[in-house]
Amino acid sequence: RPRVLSGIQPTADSFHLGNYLGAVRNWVGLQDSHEAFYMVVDMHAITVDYDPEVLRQRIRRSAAQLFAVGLEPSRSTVFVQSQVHEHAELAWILGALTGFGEASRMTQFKDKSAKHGTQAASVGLFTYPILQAADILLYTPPLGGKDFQVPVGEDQRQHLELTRTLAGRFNHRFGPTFVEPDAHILKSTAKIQDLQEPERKMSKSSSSPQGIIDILDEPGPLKKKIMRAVTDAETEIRYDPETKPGVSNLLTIMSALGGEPIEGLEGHFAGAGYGQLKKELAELALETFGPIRERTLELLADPAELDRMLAKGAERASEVAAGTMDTVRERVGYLRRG
Ligand code: AQP
Repeated sequence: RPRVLSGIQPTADSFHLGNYLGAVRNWVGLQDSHEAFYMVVDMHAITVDYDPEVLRQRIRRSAAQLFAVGLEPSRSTVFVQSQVHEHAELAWILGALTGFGEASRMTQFKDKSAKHGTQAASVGLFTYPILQAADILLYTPPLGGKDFQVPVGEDQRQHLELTRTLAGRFNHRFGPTFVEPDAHILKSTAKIQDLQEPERKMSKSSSSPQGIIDILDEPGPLKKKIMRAVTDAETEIRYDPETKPGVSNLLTIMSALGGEPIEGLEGHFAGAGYGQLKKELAELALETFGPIRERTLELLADPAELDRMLAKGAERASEVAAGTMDTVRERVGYLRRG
């Protein structure tokens, strides 16, 4: 089976709708057709200010949500990045192959460091895409044309390009080792927008609480956020992201959650007001996220069992990662411990 791999940061108490539709939901669908590796990338989460106890809780919460949306330990390897130490080791080697200028071109670093200025940003935030390349390439399938997919949202496209570049550079310099991964970006849900500022992406770090739908939101607040989503001065329910970003975002979300194509929704809502669209969307969101929320809370009620599930995932991931690193150490010229 071809391999698939992706990760999510434990930087919030809940995944948001963008994480869910743009990434995590697609992971579930790929776990049978692919040999799947999905991780909670806690090493990335420490590149910005954080509290250690909150981080530990969020790692468990993230893992619980991954299991609750439908990833199953028997079908996917679900694990925590820091429990597999090869990630840090390969990142160092890839860092030695990355140009400073090349790393400086990453737009996510520019965006994320803009708030406090690049001088205040950590070096870890700067080298984040290199660690991400290591996260992916450790799980390279054996060479020989096997398909290697990384399902992510649009914001990760540039990082995936860097990963491909580094894989190619390593192969060229040290001999064929890595399969270059393909970004698997589903166009329709690649960029879910903020409910209050629909020209910007929904984001953990920059959206206001009213702009972001968390999949673990309680029913009351969830409904309220949707009912208060920004629309426009017209009344027509029509998909036109340029002039009607708010309404178009709601249609995108509704289509993705319910499976009805956007044209079908435009027909369904012909003559109806924005209130009707929001009401039906809120119902659909409650139906979708209610069971996920319940399952997440059940899993969190038994942290020891959750930790055991993650330990099994880390064990399986470590086997693959250790195999890759044996080859890599040999190729780069390290001396084997006698
Ligand atoms: N708005 C979005 N629409 C579609 N996909 C999205 N993703 C994030 N936002 C959207 C995808 O979710 C996956 C996991 O994200 P992450 O937590 O690893 O990283 P992120 O991109 O940092 O998430 P946020 O919410 O955007 O956090 P901030 O604002 O802190 O950066 C990724 O596949 C991502 O593409």
